[in-house]
Amino acid sequence: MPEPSAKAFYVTTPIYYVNDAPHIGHAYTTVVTDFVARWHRQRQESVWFLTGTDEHGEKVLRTAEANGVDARVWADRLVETAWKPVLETIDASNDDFIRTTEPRHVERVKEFIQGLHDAGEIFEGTYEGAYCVACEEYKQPGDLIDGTGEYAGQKLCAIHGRPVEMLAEKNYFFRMSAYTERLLAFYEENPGFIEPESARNEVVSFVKQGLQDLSISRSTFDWGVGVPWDSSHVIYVWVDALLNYATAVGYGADDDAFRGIWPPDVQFVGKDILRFHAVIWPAMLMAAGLPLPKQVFAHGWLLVGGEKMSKSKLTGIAPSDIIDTFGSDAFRYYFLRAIAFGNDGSFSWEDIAARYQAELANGLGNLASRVTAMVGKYFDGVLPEPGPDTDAERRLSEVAERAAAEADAAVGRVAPHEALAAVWTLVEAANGYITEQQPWAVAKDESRRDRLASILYSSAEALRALAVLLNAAMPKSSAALWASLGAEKDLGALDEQPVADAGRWGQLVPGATVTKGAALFPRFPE
Ligand code: ME8
Repeated sequence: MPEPSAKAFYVTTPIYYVNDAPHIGHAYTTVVTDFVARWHRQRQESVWFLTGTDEHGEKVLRTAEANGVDARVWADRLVETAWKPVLETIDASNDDFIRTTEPRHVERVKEFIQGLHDAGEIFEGTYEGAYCVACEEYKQPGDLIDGTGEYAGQKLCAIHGRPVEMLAEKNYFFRMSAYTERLLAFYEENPGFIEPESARNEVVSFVKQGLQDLSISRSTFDWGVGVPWDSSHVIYVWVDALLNYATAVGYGADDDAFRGIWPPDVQFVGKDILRFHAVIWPAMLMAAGLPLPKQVFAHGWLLVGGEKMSKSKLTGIAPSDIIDTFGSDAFRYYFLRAIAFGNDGSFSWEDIAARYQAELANGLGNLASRVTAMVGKYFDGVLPEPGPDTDAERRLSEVAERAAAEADAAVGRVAPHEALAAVWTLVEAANGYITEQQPWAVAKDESRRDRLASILYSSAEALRALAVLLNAAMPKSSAALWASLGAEKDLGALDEQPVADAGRWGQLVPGATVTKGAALFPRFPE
């Protein structure tokens, strides 16, 4: 964990339900979070990146039962065979992985709830109303739609299109209604707390209607964290789950570690779970007297055929389906670049194939292979000493400097698509520079060796800046590029290269060994 003195940049994904294996919607959130975490590390900040799994509750319990196994056995199986492996598949650099069934979580959740109880924040009552097991959410009448066809006469969850269940249970409640005004004041004072703006507006108008008290326990099943003062109840799965962000970083167990990380800087969530994170979660933290997260960022849905992709609708695609063909870097690049972060986005095989071919194979990949090949051919693989710069080199270096600054600003706005678009101005400028300067023609004239050296040195400099700026999005190809430039010997490890310095021209040291490695993005046959 980071030194207690320097508060880490703390970034989280939701913790995913283990009722099923991950699809690209889940991977999307994790890739974006990973990109932001890696970028901040390259800003030389200390970073803490947390992800994990949400294992209690009725939804997971029912899935386990349907598969004829104990819920714990089921959760272990899914975590080990599906959720942890997918992090490797997509190259996630998480610092920790929390499971809500771990004692480090369960014990602290009990203490947290006991604390609220002792503080008079919890009372006993009866919940009567609708519940959607797929959302694990108590529904208000306004959240429901009328069923048709096989569901005629029933009320359906508007998100899942499946019937809700009517509950009538004695429950414990959290006095959330008492937090309506405090939350509204908090949103007002912290306009960046909920992003994007449309998400903030939605939450503010929801809270303005006045909050209801929240039922925080269930008594009809026992797959959950026991309520400390009443063993016939388990804690509502969302209250249990939200606390992972605190328990995983030492809340109640290691005060120094906790202070060094808390509060979260950015919490990424899909828009389906925004209210839990932007309403219930801050109200719980206020009740416990803990500092609130700085930002909750809601992104859109991946759509397939115009609908939210989901396993239950058979539109779920496993990350490996795509990665087996295109590789993990292209997978990451595609989702970061093709979807305006915050909006819904449609996945299509045609789209990823087209971007792969145009931007990765013909754009970046071709640039890397022709520059390294020419250093091999004309200078025996030794990076030459450049001659005097001309306007063309100055222009290229300015593009690099601007790309680095714009990409960094875009990451600050959590706009990965804009960050990559900014970096791509350099890919295009470098390809354009080579086409214009025609090193292959210059090479025919022995008296222009100096000029040839300048062109290839500058092209290699563009590749150096690209390796640094693309490392967060495409770590494997960037590492390969760094290795082919022989940069590590003089400049150190790629991960240590500050993004702020990426655009500073002239860092590669002449004499470095340049090699043409395997194609970064092999072209598919047309
Ligand atoms: O909600 N498009 O877990 P979950 C984009 N356990 N993102 C998607 C997506 C799609 N089609 N489908 C899923 C839960 N996601 C709770 C969270 S947090 C304390 C508890 C992503 O397994 C998106 O980030 O249903 C969404 O919020 C998350 O997966 C929900 O995963």
